[in-house]
Amino acid sequence: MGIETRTLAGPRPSRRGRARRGLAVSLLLALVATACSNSSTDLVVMADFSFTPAVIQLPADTGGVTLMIDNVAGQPHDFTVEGLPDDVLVHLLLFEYTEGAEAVPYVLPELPAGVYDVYCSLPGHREAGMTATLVVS
Ligand SMILES: [Cu+2]
Repeated sequence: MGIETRTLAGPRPSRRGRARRGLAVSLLLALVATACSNSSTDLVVMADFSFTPAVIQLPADTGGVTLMIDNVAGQPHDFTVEGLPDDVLVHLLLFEYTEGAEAVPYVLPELPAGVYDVYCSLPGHREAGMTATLVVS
């Protein structure tokens, strides 16, 4: 099983505007209720074309925290976090899928508290609905 993990610094992808902002507000309201449960996500499952859970919750001080990621799809997917300070993108690439493979550990960088958009940056995947929300609180 081949895994490549890298952090990219670069220009932030452009946002999609107001319609998306309205969605973000609704999502945020839903998150407030969800965040009260205070449970932390330790496993994210990637499929075609989704992340489960759709709302990933992590405690503040994420530096060194391990998030297990399982790609159960028959093709590569990645885990990109949008909206971090200093235009930093967290970008995890899972290039290969192996039948029956288990989740792989991804050690997180320090993420400031906030609500972030997560998506798969492979062509067409975000548009196909492969998105999630990351809540660091
Ligand atoms: Cu993908």
